[in-house]
Amino acid sequence: NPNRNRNVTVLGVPMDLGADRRGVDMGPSAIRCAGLERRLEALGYQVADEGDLLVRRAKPQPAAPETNLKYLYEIVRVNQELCERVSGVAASGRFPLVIGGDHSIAIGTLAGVSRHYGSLGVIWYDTHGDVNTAETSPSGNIHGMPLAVALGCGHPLLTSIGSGKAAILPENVVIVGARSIDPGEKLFLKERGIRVFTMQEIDRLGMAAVMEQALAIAAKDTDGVHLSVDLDALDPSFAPGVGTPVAGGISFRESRLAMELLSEADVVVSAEFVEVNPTLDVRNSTAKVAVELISSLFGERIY
Ligand code: HAR
Ligand code: MN
Ligand code: MN
Ligand code: MN
Repeated sequence: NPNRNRNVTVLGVPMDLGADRRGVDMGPSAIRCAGLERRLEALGYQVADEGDLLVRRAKPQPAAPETNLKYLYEIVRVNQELCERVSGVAASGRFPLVIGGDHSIAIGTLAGVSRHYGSLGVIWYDTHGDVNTAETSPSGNIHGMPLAVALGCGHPLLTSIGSGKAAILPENVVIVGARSIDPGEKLFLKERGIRVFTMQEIDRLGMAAVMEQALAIAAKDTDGVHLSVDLDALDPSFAPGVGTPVAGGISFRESRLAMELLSEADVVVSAEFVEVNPTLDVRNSTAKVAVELISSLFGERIY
């Protein structure tokens, strides 16, 4: 597509505080090592890698006094900065590609991108719902909360990042690949009528039909779609290097097809790839999968 945005800015966010587990901070490095820039350049993109944001290595810190949210203050600080950086990239007409890091960084990404779109659709490619709040979270880990925050729900320090109003609306959000949703998350998603494509639906309908329906929702009456890929959506046999693997996941082939269909639809205006944990990985295979999927999203074709 000649109209496609050919300028990509890469931002790394070596965040692991939201997962409360070390290793996922090395994700940006692993994804770069797997050849991200070279692959995008081979596809004809002009790539500006702006390096990593600073994440302070908080020493084990109890939850913020009045909440159970772990590492709240540093996560807020990093996401405020990420919001401004992503917003600057979008303002300059470039495609923001954020590499993590744990999924808590979606808070900053979505706050920053949504400033530039009257209405933004979201495809949340994940095993998990990530719509917990302090009240429902079983862990206190903020990487289980970013989608709720983007919808305007959660600790005020998190929801006030960016404009202070919700980055997205429930009717423009779809989750693809779900197979681990906490009880409180089920209520949250049902109350808001958020469309969740579970593994069962991927099995029954096939990935092509699921993505067609997902796109119909996320792109309907929106000005662009943000793609948030948590590598744990893939089956652990294809993506072992993640902190919270859950069996019964999406295959590599299905994931590549999903990315190709998104590429053809040509509606994605920003993306993030998160939760790669090199300390749990096998020969950097999960980072390599991330780079394959990014290449497909950006238009690589086999033939
Ligand atoms: N739902 C669980 C929690 O909130 C686990 C979710 C975290 N894992 C992720 N997020 N990688 O997608 O603690
Ligand atoms: Mn280069
Ligand atoms: Mn996630
Ligand atoms: Mn997940």
